[in-house]
Amino acid sequence: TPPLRPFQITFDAATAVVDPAGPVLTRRMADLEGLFRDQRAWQELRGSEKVVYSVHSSPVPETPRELPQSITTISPGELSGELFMTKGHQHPDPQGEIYLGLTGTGGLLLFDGAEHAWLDMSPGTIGYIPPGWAHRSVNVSADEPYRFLAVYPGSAGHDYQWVLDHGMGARAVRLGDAFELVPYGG
Ligand code: S6P
Ligand code: ZN
Repeated sequence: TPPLRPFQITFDAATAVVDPAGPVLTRRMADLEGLFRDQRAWQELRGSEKVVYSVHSSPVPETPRELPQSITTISPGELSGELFMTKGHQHPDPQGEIYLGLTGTGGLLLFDGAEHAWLDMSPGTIGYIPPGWAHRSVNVSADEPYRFLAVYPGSAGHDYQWVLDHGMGARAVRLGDAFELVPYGG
């Protein structure tokens, strides 16, 4: 593929539309096997058409030296109290990544295999993901989508099995009008 020329990308924070557009990914319950604490409840809803989150990417490719970007929108919702979230992943080639909160309120859960961290995210917040920290995003609002922009190194890769094997250190669970972090196994 020829090297990219400089170009401009516009996005609409209110709709997640990226122009020019790249791939769009849609994640439903069926795509989130083994991730929620309540596996029985997950089984019952695995056929649901409801979109848990979507990812709109720009056309910048995931290749070395490039900096791809994507906008993730997580629907409000929960499964047996556990807040709607992304699958979460590790970058096999440990490199940093930044998130910028666009709309709604959410959180960035990070786990390095021993310790977890939580960053509150809202419009204007930059969440920094250091190399070597697995990351998952959570919508903490009960009625509004949470949306953020991600910018990441094109050679970082995505390892989803790591989260299935190691967990994320904690889970975000609804507690009245707020939420709490509970131990991953609990
Ligand atoms: C990519 C970046 C995000 C996520 C997206 C969906 O490195 O962290 O664009 O891919 O938020 O999450 P996940 O865990 O399903 O890839
Ligand atoms: Zn990432």
